[in-house]
Amino acid sequence: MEKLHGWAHGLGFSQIAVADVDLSSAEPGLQAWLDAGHHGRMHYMAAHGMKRARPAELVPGTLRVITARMDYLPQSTEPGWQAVEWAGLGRPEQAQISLYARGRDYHKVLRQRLQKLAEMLEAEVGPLGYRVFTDSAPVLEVELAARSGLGWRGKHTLTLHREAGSMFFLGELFVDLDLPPTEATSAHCGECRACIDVCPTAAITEPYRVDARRCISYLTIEHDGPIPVELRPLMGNRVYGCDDCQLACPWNKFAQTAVLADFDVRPGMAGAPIAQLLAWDETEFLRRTEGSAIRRIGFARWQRNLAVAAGNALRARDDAGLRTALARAGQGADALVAEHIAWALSAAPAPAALSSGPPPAGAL
Ligand code: B12
Ligand code: SF4
Ligand code: SF4
Repeated sequence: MEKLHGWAHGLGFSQIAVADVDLSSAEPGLQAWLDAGHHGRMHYMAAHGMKRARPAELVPGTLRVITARMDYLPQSTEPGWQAVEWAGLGRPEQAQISLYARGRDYHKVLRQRLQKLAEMLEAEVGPLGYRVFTDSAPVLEVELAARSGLGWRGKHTLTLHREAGSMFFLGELFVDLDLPPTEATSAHCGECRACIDVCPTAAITEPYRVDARRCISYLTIEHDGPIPVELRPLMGNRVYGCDDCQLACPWNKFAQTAVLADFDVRPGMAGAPIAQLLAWDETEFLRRTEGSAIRRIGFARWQRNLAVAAGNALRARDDAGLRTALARAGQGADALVAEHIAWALSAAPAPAALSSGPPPAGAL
């Protein structure tokens, strides 16, 4: 195991551990979540049923799961980064992209490095049955991580570590080796409920339960249809993912920056004006998002998300330039995007003169 830890660190992982394959006690929770329809239109979540909780059924012969986590805060991140993010969320005319998606697509980074780790292990122990996963298959990754001691499950449902907060990705190696499982850690949420209270859409309906249909991460990334009109104003300027429940979490003052430069922020991915992003055509979108997770949502969803953010910006403060950018983006847009653009443009010009200075007589 010591060698394995050394190799993993060398590959950019912050920690690895070993989980048993018996996740049967997690099955009722998964089933209840699916029964409540909390997966929304993520049909893949329901399609595999309980296979998600049964690693040995998913990959026959699996005896243990080597779990791994990789910190992803961009290397340029300074202490107090949460305040920078909150300030970004307070600038309606700028697009806010979730921290995890500002650099290279983590699926690619983790998969390649887990594959290397497996090859190193195989070179040491001889022929090895293994499979690599990272958010790529029906696997209960947080459950495996928590059981093996990579952290505890926070009330926002993500894995949380005393010395690293939650700003890390998870990945796994399913192996047919009978390695000794590592111990779970204790939980340290206590009475805190900051993540629940801060969630803009009340998506954390109870501790440890997220209704994905309300989660901005789902709405901007996974959801392929129209965004419910009543949720649009709550999304603010978040155009890809959402970090709020993690920004509010006190443990994230211990979050670590990435060892790898892969997660460094790419141009246009932090603080870009919405109007500027709306001006990208599909070719530009594909060029700018090459190798990034954002590319996965495709141009139409990207424009849909920008339209919602633009609509919210116009509701905060009218802006002729943004209206023009929206109108231009609407030319030749498909029905989904066109409807969101129409919603954005329907924002009544905010009475800027009334928003500052003393209220008019009789207003109080
Ligand atoms: C589907 C999914 C989503 C969905 C649903 C999220 C969710 N909480 O389920 C959406 C699109 C909303 C989402 C958002 C995000 N995700 Co996501 N997501 C996944 C994915 C693919 C599966 C998660 C899953 O199995 N959900 C099913 C539910 C049932 O599981 P659960 O919420 O953990 O619930 C358990 C318990 O809480 C309990 N339970 C839940 N509901 C109920 C109800 C009842 C009645 C009962 C009794 C019990 C119960 O039972 C369940 C089983 O133990 C994983 C990767 C993977 N393959 O595991 C990544 C993953 C969890 N996501 C990740 C990330 C980074 C995010 C975001 C932060 C991205 C962003 N910045 O926008 C947000 C965070 C939102 C949040 N607070 O969860 C990382 C988390 C890393 C970490 N530190 O833990 C993962 C692990 C991907 C990865 N490989 O790194 N995600
Ligand atoms: S990611 Fe955002 S919307 Fe989703 S649960 Fe967290 S705070 Fe709520
Ligand atoms: S914000 Fe509080 S309750 Fe939520 S995960 Fe962090 S410590 Fe736990």
